[in-house]
Amino acid sequence: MTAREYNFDGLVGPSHNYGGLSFGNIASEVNEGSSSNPRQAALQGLSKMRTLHTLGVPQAVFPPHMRPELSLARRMGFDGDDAKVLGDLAREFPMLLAACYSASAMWTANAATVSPSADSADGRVHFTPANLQNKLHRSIEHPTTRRILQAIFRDEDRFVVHEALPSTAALGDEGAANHTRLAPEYGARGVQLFVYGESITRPKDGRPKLYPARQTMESCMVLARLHKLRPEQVVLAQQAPEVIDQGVFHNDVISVGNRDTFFFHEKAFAQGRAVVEALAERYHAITGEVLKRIEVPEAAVKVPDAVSTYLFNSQLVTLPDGRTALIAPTECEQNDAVRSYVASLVEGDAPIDEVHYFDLRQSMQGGGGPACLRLRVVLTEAEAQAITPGVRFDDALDAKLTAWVEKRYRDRLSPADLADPQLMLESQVALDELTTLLGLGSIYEFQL
Ligand code: SUG
Repeated sequence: MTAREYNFDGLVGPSHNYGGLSFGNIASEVNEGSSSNPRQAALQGLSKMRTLHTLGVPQAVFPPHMRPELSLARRMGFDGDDAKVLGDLAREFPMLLAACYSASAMWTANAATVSPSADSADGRVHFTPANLQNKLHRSIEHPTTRRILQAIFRDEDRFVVHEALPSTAALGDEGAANHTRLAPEYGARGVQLFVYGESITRPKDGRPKLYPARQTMESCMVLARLHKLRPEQVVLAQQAPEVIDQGVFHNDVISVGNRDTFFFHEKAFAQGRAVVEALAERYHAITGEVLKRIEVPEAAVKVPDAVSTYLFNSQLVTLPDGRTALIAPTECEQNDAVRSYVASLVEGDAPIDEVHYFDLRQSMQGGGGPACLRLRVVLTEAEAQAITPGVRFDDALDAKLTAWVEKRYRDRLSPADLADPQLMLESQVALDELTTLLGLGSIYEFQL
């Protein structure tokens, strides 16, 4: 069956800001309280979508969540009208105000784990919104994420949108950022790699000392079962605790795969090379083909450089002529070691044929690179026909979204602005218009 991979990119919302909310994510910590530019952030994201669309890679849009999510504060005893809640939060609990206003839903690699129909025993595409329970500001995302997924993937004969796993540390789930699917063709049976930071039932396997491990082995096992994957198509691997402690808070900060190619850092996994060997064996057993591996040695790119440049948070995409492109952040181009390493891959016989660098600075400052900004969904032609059409990215939608961002988004936001009730109203007006632009119906809960 022929199938293609769609990138659903998170559209940056009108109150994009830097709350310093993600302990363990170095960019988030460093940029706490800096001013942001929501308009530029959204336009940078649209520019990446436009280029991928122009390159012939299927592209779609995932809408932002409404912020602030004041129900979070109301559950903690902040009452009165919205303006009073905002004022009280700013005075008494600025961190909770920032959590209510978090921009983090833009990183749609954490929206859900997705398994294509070719791998699932019931022949449907499975989605499980990630519970993101490790961070307060992200734990509020999954109900809206689920509504959005249901609005896009409505056809229950083809798609199933599960509930998020129970929000508890034992089942910490961060979505597609810790999940890689490998297959010779998108529509063929493949192998799904699930990566976790710690196991609750096997604590002796080790865990990071400084930063949290956000995903557990147990959640990976549950996801594989929920998605009706055949056990022989599933590989579980532990990320090295040492790299989590160096700022690798998701596996897509230290590895990325596409189709028959796996690009990873030598320090990525707790069991080292044995993990990738086991993955390649399984890949061969399922597909009859050889997994192409690009192992990046520490001598070429040090882990801190991988973290600061987000080399592995690049997208690996297949172009219409079958060639592979690396979609990398400009931070990689600005780092001598990383730039020359990438050039050696493209010029040599590695299975990466070209590189495109993107300025995504507004997103990078919150710790999200090109790959964080997109949720990959493999769809057959019939499945692609069944999605809500308004989210497909084309020249007409591009023009509408660009004009909408230019009209509705501020170009500067500082932490003090979050207490301004006007910002909330502006955001509601903007998102109300967006649901019409995307033809999604009522995905938000506010009333204008
Ligand atoms: O969960 N940052 C996100 C970044 C997510 C990146 N995604 C992937 N690697 N796929 C996080 O740490 C920062 C929010 C703030 O500080 O305002 C934040 O949530």
